[in-house]
Amino acid sequence: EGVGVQEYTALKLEVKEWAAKAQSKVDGINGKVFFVPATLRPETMYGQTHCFVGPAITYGIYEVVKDETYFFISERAARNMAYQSIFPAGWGQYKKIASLTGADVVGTLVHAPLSVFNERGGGGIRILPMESVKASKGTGVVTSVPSDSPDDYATMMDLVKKAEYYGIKKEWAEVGDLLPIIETPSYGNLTAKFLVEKMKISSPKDVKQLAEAKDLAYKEGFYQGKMIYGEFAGKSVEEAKPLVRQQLIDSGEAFAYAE
Ligand code: A2H
Repeated sequence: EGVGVQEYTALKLEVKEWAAKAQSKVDGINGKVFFVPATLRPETMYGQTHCFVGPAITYGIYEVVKDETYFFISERAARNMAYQSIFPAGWGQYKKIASLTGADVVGTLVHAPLSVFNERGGGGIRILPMESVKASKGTGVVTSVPSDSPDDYATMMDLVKKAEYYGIKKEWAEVGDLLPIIETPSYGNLTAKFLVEKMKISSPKDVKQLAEAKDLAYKEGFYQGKMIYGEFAGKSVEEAKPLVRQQLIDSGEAFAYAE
């Protein structure tokens, strides 16, 4: 953050079924709509269990190709993408066709590229609320990998525990056993779960400890981690990261996004 450019992988999660609250706002859209989270950990995408939005954030649905492809992202991300040749409309041009809040889309079912949890969730994973999503970063959409991201793990546990408070179905948050993707010498093969439990982090509001856990998880995963799942099993995380990223880009399921 601050100086320098962050190179994200922007992933395309196709909408399979809209939440009831979103339905009236998306009526009349022909073509595919994708939720587009920005991630720094493409090598973990096998373990996506949910996709998070900020419930109070306003998002738009932006036209990529008329009657074919649309992106659900923040206005800020749409503006940035318009200067990265991501929308074909022309330099700096983008078109919003609908406006929704994060709360409107909670419960929507999306298909997440590479994730083993699509099968477990009846063809997709759920859009759920995360209070700590920043409108000012990435696309405002965050894909959740609770095996390797302490923030994602703590949020998921809180959603399960307080499903009623969050106005969600408990079974949307509960996914059963997590998928071990990366083995590390210090934290085992479910790094985020290990750190959250070891540091006794009990809620997504433990921001200071979560920041520390995130730092430890990221460093250990990147420098010491070895892939134990997927096509690149056996390779180091450092080697596998660009390979998974390129595979997702080549298959049309992701693209490069910088800010
Ligand atoms: B990462 P940086 Cl497995 N608000 O993806 C809050 N968090 C956001 C966000 C936003 N608007 N946009 C992206 N992010 C998250 C995977 C992951 C991530 C794992 C482990 C660590 C990790 C699955 N979630 O990030 O501030 C996204 O979560 C820890 C660095 O630009 C994205 O990558 O450095 C990361 O934060 C981008 O954070």
